[in-house]
Amino acid sequence: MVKKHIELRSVRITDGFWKRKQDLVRETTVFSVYNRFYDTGRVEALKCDPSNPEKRHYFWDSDLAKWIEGVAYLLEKEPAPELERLADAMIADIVANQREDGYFNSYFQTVETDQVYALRKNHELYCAGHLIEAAIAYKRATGKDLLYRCMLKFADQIDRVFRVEKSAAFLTPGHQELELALVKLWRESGERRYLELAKYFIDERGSEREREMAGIKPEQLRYAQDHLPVREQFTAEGHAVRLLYMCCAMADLALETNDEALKTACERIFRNIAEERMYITGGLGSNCNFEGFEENYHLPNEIAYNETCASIALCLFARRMQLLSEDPIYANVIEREIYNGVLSGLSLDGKAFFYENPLEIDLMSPTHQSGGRQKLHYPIQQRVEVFSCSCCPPNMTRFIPSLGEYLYTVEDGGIRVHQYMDSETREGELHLIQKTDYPRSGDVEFHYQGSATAVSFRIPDWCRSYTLSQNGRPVEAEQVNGYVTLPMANNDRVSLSFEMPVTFVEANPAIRADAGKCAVMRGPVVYCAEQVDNAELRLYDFRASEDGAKTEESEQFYFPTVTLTGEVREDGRTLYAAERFRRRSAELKLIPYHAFANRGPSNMTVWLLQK
Ligand code: FUB
Ligand code: ZN
Repeated sequence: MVKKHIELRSVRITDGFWKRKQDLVRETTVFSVYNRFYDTGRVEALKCDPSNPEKRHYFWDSDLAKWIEGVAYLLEKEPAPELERLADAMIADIVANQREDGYFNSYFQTVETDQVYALRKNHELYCAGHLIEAAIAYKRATGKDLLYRCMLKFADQIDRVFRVEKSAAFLTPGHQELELALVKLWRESGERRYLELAKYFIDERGSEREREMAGIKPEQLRYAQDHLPVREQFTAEGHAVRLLYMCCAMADLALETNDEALKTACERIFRNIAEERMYITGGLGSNCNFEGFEENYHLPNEIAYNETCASIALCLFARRMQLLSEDPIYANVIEREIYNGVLSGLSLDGKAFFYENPLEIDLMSPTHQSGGRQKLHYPIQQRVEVFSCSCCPPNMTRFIPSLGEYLYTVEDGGIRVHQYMDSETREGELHLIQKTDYPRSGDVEFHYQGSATAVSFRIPDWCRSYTLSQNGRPVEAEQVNGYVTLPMANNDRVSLSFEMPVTFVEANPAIRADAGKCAVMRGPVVYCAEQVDNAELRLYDFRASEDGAKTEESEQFYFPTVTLTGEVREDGRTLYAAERFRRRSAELKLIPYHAFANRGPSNMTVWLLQK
């Protein structure tokens, strides 16, 4: 058997933290996003009525496509008639307005009708990719193939225009996404042309021909990863979401075509991100002007860009890499992302979103409204329900319901457990149960039903000590490459217990912004301090002591809050003093980072001075 993930339809998250988040998305977030898309004219725009004077945007279709895809993942799990009705109505509009030749884009069919495939930066192929993903997910979940058939026709048109006739004004998508969708479409349809088209786009990116046709200026080359042929790209450059969606397709193609050069590029780009360019939260991209990656170790906290979509995209990429490699880095990074950089994008009430996810807020700093895009840019300080560029909210509504597909891979001779979530999985004769409140608790009970095999359990990268027992008897199993493997027979039970103390983490000395500081983690959860909990302190002046950290259960945050001891300087009268200002002991309360900015505007910091 070829290594594969256990798919979403086989996995049900049954309790714990992620059950609550999935319920929140099902009951609140998906409706809230729909309502904002309705208010802003996105839903109506699908009707392609040129007499409607509402302002539109050329990638609105992608917002709705991601929303439909999210609805499909929710429908995989249980009926939701109202959501299905709303999705069906959108799909009917798309199908009704698809051009005879297969093309569909609600903006270019009504606003700039003479600009179809004229400008590479116009996101038409990006929108097409999201629509294709939505069509596949919706067909799988509901059996309805109206959108799917419509998208086959669109894909055929793209193939004809771009690969056969070469009649468009550019060669490859200006924003990658279609490439990964085409691989999905080939897997779903069995039609090899789609795989070949994905490969064609990947092979042509970075070519001289593309630069000339699309008129890309030398200083713009990195932005959309046009600076080199993709097999020669070994570092994370340019716009983060573009890069990571491209890497998804590269990983897919590496798997489908045994392309070692693509695989190597993927591995090296991933390592460059995870080991040199990623925030402790999993945040990606420190440059807001081009929404992307900068040099190694340049990770400023307050002006971090860290788009929610980029963190989601890294999970999509990492999951694909798990089929090419046994390296635990992929599951470990997914875990870092889901509890931190991804989740901070969503408010606790499920209705509001961050596009950018900074690691520090100083309420005295200007927000981006006063800074302007080309100047120093400070992210907004409170989540909002919709953005003019609202890619992140529907990415959240498709990602959280899809989490079940991140738990396991299966292959000849074994199953690998990558993520721990209270869940029940049934595939054929296989029945896997995880009972756990991870990572509120470090305990996981695993029950196996199926024929004899081996099961490998990930030992998280943050874990220094754990115990393992099988059928009630302690087991000493060697940890190999981040996993421990046990022979498994029908009805075996395994107990894992990861010690989960409050841990102080230092950043690499090359990261200027974090020098002399520490961050606090408990298990995979990164913590932060907010002013709202620490009214009497200056967060930036608190010096944390490693001793005496206390945790306290919290229903509001689900994970415990942490209280640190340390010291702060007392107020002085002089502006500067040769002697040290007096210090006093103090305590600092921390909450999970992903929950910041839920209680009104507040200063916030992840990194704290060390005592
Ligand atoms: O351009 C579409 C989306 O908007 C991208 O994926 C985001 O990064 C933002 O630029
Ligand atoms: Zn986004």
